[in-house]
Amino acid sequence: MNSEDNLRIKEFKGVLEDSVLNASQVFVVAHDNPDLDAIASALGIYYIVRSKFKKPCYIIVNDQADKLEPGVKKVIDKEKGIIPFINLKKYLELKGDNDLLVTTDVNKVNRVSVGEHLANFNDVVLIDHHGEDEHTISTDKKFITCGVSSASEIVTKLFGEFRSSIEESLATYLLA
Ligand SMILES: [Mn+2]
Repeated sequence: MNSEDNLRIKEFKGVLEDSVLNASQVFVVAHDNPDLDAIASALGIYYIVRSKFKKPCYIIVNDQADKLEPGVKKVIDKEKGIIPFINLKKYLELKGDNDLLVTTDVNKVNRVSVGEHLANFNDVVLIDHHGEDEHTISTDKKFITCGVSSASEIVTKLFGEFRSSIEESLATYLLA
């Protein structure tokens, strides 16, 4: 991450913090057909929200279990006893009127794994390493840089900013 990104992420930490504090519950989502970077970065945000803010938090994965990439399926199977991975059907049961959506490894309307439900969220924060274009979700709360190789790298930086300690299993995913 270059020095400009290092400065920007300090500011972004405050943006994310305010959004989480103002929300009743937080949903984290990546893109359809998630890869390990998508899942690891979503897990990282989940841990920050839970450990620093104690807010209810869920990770939305709407792909069918048998269609998931084997490595991704393994991580979800290992963590699902502790971490609430939910599909969109479950999301609809849980949704409230003050929900925050945090996207990781995705910033496009047509790629984010919440489909038409994007409009339900009254606050959206984007974290991504893919460039923006006309399909980028409209919000001024975002940390997007193409100067890193993964979304996990951004989330690892955020851990440092929040002074969160990274659990060993999560560290393995983030570095994968
Ligand atoms: Mn990805």
